[in-house]
Amino acid sequence: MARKNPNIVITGTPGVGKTTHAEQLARATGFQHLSVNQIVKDEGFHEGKDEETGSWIVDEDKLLDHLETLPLHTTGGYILDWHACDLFPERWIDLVIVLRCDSTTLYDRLTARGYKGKKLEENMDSEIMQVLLDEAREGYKEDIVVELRSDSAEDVEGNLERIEQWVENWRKDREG
Ligand code: DAT
Repeated sequence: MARKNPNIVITGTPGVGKTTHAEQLARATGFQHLSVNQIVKDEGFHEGKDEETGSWIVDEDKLLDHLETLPLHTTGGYILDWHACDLFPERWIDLVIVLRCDSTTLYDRLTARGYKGKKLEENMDSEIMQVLLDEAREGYKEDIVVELRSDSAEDVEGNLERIEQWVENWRKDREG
């Protein structure tokens, strides 16, 4: 069945602005915001926390089984917000936004959130080495992966305008 609305992944290193973008985009489009980390926590799709980094050890099979029960691939209109993207089957996804952030800015955001030691270091390295961008490029067709900056509030505003325009075009293309 053809989807009426597109599904959009918003990914990037923790702190780049995924939640900020996903919440505002959900409000503007009426799409459903899926905070995957929240689902993992709420539904217990994990095997506890990694002792060193404090990150959830995700049970990907359970998570994927749960996502498959949602009308994601039939009706569409979901915004998937997660610091990984290689789990979502390509056939579900129409657009992958990879948010990027300046290192100094990200450092401030992560320390404000209480990240320190190995967790802070690993996430800073991940952003500098563009790990999520590479993951997105490896997992999806080149033309659906879009890298956007998220340093300032103006960036958020501009990005949202761009994504909303993209959604409108996506719909128009399918009407014709
Ligand atoms: P994520 O969901 O990627 O972990 P977030 O949306 O929770 O990130 O943002 C982390 C913090 O940084 C939060 O206090 C909001 C702020 N922030 C995010 N993107 C921003 C931007 N482009 N300009 C200014 N502040 C931003």
